[in-house]
Amino acid sequence: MSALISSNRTRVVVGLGKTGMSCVRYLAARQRSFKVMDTRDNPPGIDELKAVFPDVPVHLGGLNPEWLNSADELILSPGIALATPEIADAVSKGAEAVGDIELFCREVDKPVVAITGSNGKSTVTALLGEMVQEAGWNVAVGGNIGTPALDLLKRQDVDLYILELSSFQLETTHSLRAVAATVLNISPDHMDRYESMMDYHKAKQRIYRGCKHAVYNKQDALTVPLLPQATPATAFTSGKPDLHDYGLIEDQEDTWLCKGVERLLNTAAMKLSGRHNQLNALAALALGESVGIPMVPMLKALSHFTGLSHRCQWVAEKNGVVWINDSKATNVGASVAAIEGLGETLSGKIVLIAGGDGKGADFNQLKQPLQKYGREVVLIGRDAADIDNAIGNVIPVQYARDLAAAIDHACEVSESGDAVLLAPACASFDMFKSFEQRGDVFTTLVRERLA
Ligand code: UMA
Ligand code: ADP
Repeated sequence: MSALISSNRTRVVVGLGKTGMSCVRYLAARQRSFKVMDTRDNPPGIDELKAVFPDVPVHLGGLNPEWLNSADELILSPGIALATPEIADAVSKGAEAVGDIELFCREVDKPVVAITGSNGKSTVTALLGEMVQEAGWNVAVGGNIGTPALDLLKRQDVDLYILELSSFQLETTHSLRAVAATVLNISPDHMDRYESMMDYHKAKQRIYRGCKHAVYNKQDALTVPLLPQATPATAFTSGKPDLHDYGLIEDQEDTWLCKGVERLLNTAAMKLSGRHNQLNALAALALGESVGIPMVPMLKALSHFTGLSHRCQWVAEKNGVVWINDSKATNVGASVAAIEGLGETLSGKIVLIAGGDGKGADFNQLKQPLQKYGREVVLIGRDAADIDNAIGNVIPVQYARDLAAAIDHACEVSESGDAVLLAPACASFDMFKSFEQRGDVFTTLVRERLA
C-alpha cells in the first residue's frame, strides 16, 4: 500500500458504510492517498478496511477536526449531512465536499440516467434496467438502490448507467450532466435532516443540472425542472396526456398507458398494481424513449416486471383476508399511495400496521385515505403516539408492543374482503436493522400465524 502516497492532495473519506468502502476501493485502486473516519465505534466496513487496506489511517468514534481542517477534499457518505458542524467548519476553511456520485461522474465515460423522487425511485430504476436489458443493451444499475455507483465502474462493457439518487447523494454531486434525469414526485421525507421542504426540494432539483433530457411529473409542481426552456423535457401524468407527454386514458373498464393519443399498453397487462405504479411505468417509458430505447422491448419488460420485494408485496391470504408487505413505505407519501392503490381494489377495508421512526414527519396526510379505506390502525414503534395524535379522531387505533402483537390484533379485527397492510410511514431503525428486515420479520410471522 505504499503506493497510496502518490498524490499530494489530501483526502478524507467520511463514513465507513457501503458508500465509504466503495470510495476506499476506488481511491486505493487509483493509488490516491486518503484517510478514513466514521463517528461510529464499529462501522460496517471496518473489518474489510483492516484486512485489505491495513495502512490506511483510520479514526473511529467521532469526527477528527484536525484531519478535516487540513484536507483538500472531503468525500462524504450520504448519511453525513453537509451541515454537520465539523464538516461545515472544514468547508469554510477551504475543503471541497464531494460524494461518491461526484467521483463517479468525474470518471464515467458512458451516458448516465439519473432517477430521484420521494417515492418510486427503486421501482423505476429497476424497471428501466429491465427495459434497457430487454432491448439488448449492456446496462449497469446502482446508486441508492443498493450497489454503490463507484463499484459499477469496474465493469468494462457498459452502454448505459442507471442511477437511483437520494437527496443526500445529490447534495454533494456537482458534475452529473445526465443523459436523462427525473424527479418522480416530492412529498415530505427526511424532515429530521432538512430545515424545510424548500431545502429538500433544492437538493432533489440538483439532478437536472446539465441534463440532456428532463422527465417530470405534471401533477407535482415541485418536480418541474428549473432549467432553461431549451432543455428538452417530457411530462407524465395520471390524466390524459398532451401530444408528446405520457399519461393514462380510461376507456370503459380499461386504463391504457399512452403517449399522446397512442395507446401503448392496457394496464391489465401489467403485473405491478396501483395507480402509483402506473405512474412509475410512464416515467420509465419516458426515460427509456429519451435515451433511444425502442418501445417494443420496453413494453415487453414492463408486462413481465413483478416489482421489488417489500413494495406492496403479497404475503398470504386466509379467510378472505389478504396480507401485504409494504415495509418500504418509510414515509407518509408512500403509505398514502399504498393505502389508496390497495383500497381501490378491495371489497372490504384496510387494517393498517404503521409506526416506527417518524423522521420528524407530519402524519396528517394519512387521515383522508384512512377515512375512506381504513378499518383500524395498529401502531408499533417509537413514534406511534405522533401518528395516533394525527389520525385518532377518524379511525380506531390500537397500540401493539411489537410486530407479532400487531399481527395478532390485525387477525382479530380483519374481516373477509379486507387487507392487512404493513405500510409503516416510518423508517425501521428504532426496532429493526432495515426496512428489509422489518418486511422479512412480518412475512415470517404472518405465515406462522396463519399456518
Ligand atoms: N453514519 C454515522 N456515522 C458516520 C457515517 C454514517 O452514524 O460516520 C450513519 C448514518 O447517519 C446512517 C448510517 O450510518 O444512519 C448509514 O450511513 P452511510 O452513509 O454509511 O450509508 P451507506 O451504508 O453508505 O448506504 C448508503 C445509503 N444510505 C443512506 O443514505 C443512509 C443506502 O441507501 C444506499 O443503498 C448505499 O449508500 C449505496 O448507495 C439506503 C437508504 O436508506 C437504502 N437511503 C435513504 C432512502 O432511500 O430514503 C436515503
Ligand atoms: P423509493 O426507492 O423511492 O423508496 P420504491 O420504488 O422502493 O421507492 O417504493 C417504495 C414505496 O413507495 C412503495 O412500496 C409504495 O408504497 C410507494 N410508491 C412507489 N411508487 C410511488 C409513486 N410513484 N408515488 C407514491 N408512492 C409510491
